[in-house]
Amino acid sequence: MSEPAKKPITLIDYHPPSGDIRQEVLDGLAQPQKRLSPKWFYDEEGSRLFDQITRLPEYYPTRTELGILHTHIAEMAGMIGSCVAIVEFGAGSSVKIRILLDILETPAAFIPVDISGEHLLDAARQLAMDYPDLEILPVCADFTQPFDLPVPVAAVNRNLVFFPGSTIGNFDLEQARQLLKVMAIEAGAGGGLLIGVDLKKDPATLESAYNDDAGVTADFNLNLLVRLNREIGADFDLGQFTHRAIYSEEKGRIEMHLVSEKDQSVNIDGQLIEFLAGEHILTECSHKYELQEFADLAGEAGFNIRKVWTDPERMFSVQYLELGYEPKDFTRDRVRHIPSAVPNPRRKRTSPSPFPETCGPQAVSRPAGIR
Ligand code: AVJ
Repeated sequence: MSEPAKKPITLIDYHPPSGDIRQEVLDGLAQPQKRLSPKWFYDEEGSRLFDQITRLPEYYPTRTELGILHTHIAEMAGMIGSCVAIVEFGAGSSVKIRILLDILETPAAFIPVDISGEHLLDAARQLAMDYPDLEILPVCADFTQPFDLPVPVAAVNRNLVFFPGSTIGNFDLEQARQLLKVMAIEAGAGGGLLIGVDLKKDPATLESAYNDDAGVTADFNLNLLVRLNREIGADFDLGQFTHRAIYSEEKGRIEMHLVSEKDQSVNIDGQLIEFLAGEHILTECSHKYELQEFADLAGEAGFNIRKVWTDPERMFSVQYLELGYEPKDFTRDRVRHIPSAVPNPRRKRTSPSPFPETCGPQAVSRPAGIR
């Protein structure tokens, strides 16, 4: 039975610069290889279309990852242990976090981190209905840069960074390396990382996952232009651009493009952008990994693989990694700032905490924010 949350949830907001969509789009389209960031896909319609993608017969990643999670979650939970502060990077999938929350032993807190504050707070409040005893501390921040974690009320054994969905694939090698370092900083010494990583496989399977027969991925890709027409006064002719997804064996990634069907110019809020027939805009890269490739990359950030779970066909992997040592570029004297709007509950608390502190005395545990 759902009960109302015992404690109001407030957003810890670092006010990440939201990004000037008009300027970023114009900059991207001014490059020799025109490009648009996949982060613009997810307006309301884009999020709806992505949801539909995850249920397509050709799009194996979501259902395969969910299958792996369901099959092996007990073993994962055993390795992760009790009293963890779960830090979800890009808190999107409430379905996946619930699988974890349903089995973990007394999680200390759930800290979803996202660049967009509105959905974050909505999702956190929704989750609180079903997990009334869980402390939820949503953080609005740009997770590609280190940020300070709030300190849960309950004692924390370790931090667990959760990054499902193979979202890591959207980052190129250099960015993925940087992101893994940030995750190492947030996990802290002895911390863990539970991550979904899509694997290399035959190009035909990959390409059909991004070129579905029903055309949903095409609509998802083209919706980017619909959005630009609406939001920044562009006049893309939707009939004159087509979706294309190809796998580059050399780069180990799916590339999604929007191909111009003819020579044309597009007016974006007074600026003319010229397209040649056949010229394409790169809208998304989705990198696929060999298990060893990913192990090496994560190793550079200090993560050691504890276990890799895959489906029987080795399409997708869920991996549990642990930090072997304090991340190198983590400085203890970095100013640790807890926003004043959300005071450290440990110091502020005057009435008894609604959250059970079942993990023993503070002296033997490490709070999420102080490592
Ligand atoms: C959300 C980044 C994992 O790359 O597979 C799906 C996005 N794009 N179909 C992916 C996506 C087109 C997806 N990720």
